Amino acid sequence: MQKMLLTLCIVQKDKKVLLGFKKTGFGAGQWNGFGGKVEKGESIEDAAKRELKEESCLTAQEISKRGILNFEFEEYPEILEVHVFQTDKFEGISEETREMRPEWFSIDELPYKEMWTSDAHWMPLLLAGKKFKGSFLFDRPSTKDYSAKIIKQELKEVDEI
Ligand code: 6OG
Repeated sequence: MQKMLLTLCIVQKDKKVLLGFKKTGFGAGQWNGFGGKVEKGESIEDAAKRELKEESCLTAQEISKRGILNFEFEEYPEILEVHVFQTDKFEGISEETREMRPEWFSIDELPYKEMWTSDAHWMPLLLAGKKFKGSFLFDRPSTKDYSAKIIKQELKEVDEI
């Protein structure tokens, strides 16, 4: 099965998390971290920083790698391998971009009902400073009117990623 390499960066400051409301493309109509496809010849970490900048206008000085998640959809011939990063060292002020409308949320009040269903499983690990690996099989991708259902899942904490 073909794999697509993607990044996702969660921005934290004190007890707040910056999420973006995705306006177009895959996962539109939901809140998510910032990220996208790794380009040819680019390191995964560089891609994570580039996508963060493009989608939120923030420049990360340091990002830490926290997880790898494989997402599959029934009747969809590609695995999405998402490399999850976290940063609390960044410069700039978040701004709305073509793809995302950013907003700060309190760590205890994340809008899980309007996020990918699997976020409620791994995000608490990330917010607790843990590292993790996992895979999720969904029925079909979420849209503005449909929340993807998890059919199978595996998630574990790891010491090193
Ligand atoms: P673009 O199409 O915008 O990249 N992504 C997911 N994020 C979460 N939280 N859960 C998922 O479960 C995801 N599948 C993909 C990776 C897509 C962006 O969406 C993320 C990228 O940051 C299925 O280029």
